[in-house]
Amino acid sequence: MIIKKLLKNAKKVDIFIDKFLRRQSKSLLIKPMKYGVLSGGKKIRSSIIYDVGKLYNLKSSQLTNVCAAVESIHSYSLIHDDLPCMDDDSIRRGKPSTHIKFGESTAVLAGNSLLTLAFEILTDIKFNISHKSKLELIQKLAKYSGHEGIAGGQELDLKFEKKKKSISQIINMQKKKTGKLFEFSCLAPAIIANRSLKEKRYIANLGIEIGLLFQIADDFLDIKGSTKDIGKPIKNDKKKGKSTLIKILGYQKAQNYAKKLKKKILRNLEKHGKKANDLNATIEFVLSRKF
Ligand code: GRG
Repeated sequence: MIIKKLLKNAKKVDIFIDKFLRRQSKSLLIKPMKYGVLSGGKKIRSSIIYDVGKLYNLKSSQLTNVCAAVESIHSYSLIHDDLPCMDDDSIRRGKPSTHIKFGESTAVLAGNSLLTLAFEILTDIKFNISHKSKLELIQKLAKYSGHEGIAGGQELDLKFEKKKKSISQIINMQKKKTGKLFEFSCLAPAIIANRSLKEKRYIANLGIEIGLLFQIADDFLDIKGSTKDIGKPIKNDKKKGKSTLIKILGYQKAQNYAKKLKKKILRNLEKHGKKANDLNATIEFVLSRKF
C-alpha cells in the first residue's frame, strides 16, 4: 500500500520535472540532470509533502512545485555526495553515480543546475500561491540548503570521519545534513496554507525529527540492508569511519532510540486525528523500510 503510494507520487513529480525541463532551452546538462533526478529514488520527501498537505486541507496540485524543488535539491546533494572529493561512491540507486557516467566536471555542473532549477520551479509564474508564501518558501529552502543546513551538515559529516564524537554532535550533524530537507518538506505545506507561527514551528520541528529518524534508519540499512534493495554497497559507514549513532550507542541501543523517537513523532501527530493517517503510515515506513 505504502509502496504503491510512493511510486504514484514519485511518478507525478518525475512527470512534472520532465515537463518543466522541456519548457526550457536545450543544453548539454539536461541529460545528466535527468539521470540524477528522474526515475530513481523513493521520492519519500515528496510523499511527506503530500501527506502533510492533507493535515492542512491542501490539494496535491498546490504542492507539486514544492515536491519538484525538494527532489531537485535532494538529487543535487546525492550527485555531489558521491563525488571523489566527498564520499567517493560509484553506485547510486542501482546504477553508476552521475560522475561515473558523465565525468566529474559534468556531475558538478549538473548538481549546481539542479540547485538553481529548484528555485526556478518555486518562482514559476504557474505556481499559483500568494507572493508572501512564495518568498517564505524561497527564503527557507535557500537557508536550509546552505551552511546552516545541508551543506553545513555535510561539512560536519566529512570532518567527523575517523573521529570520536558525542551523541549530541552526531545528532546535530544529522539534523542538518538530512533533517533540514525533511523540515522544509513539513514546513512548506503549512506556509502555503498560511498557518500560524506556532503551527509552523510545531510542524517544522516534527520534520527535523522525521529526518533524524530517516537518517538513523539509513545507518541501520548500511549495516543490515541488502545491496540489491538499497542500490548501493553496504558497510560503507564503517569503512569510511563515519560518525553514526550506531557507532557510539551500539546497534540495539540505537534501535531503542529510534523506536522511542518514532513513538514521540506519532504522539505529536495525534492532534490531527484521521487527517494524519497517511503521514503516520509514511513514518512507520521510514523506520521499517528495506530500501
Ligand atoms: C546543499 C543540497 C546541498 C548539497 C551539498 C553533498 C552535500 C552538500 C550534502 C549531502 C547530503 C546527504 C547526501 C545527505 C544524506 C541524506 C540521505 C539519507 C540520503 C538518502 O536519501 P534517500 O534514501 O535516497 O531518500 P533516494 O535514492 O531514495 O532518493
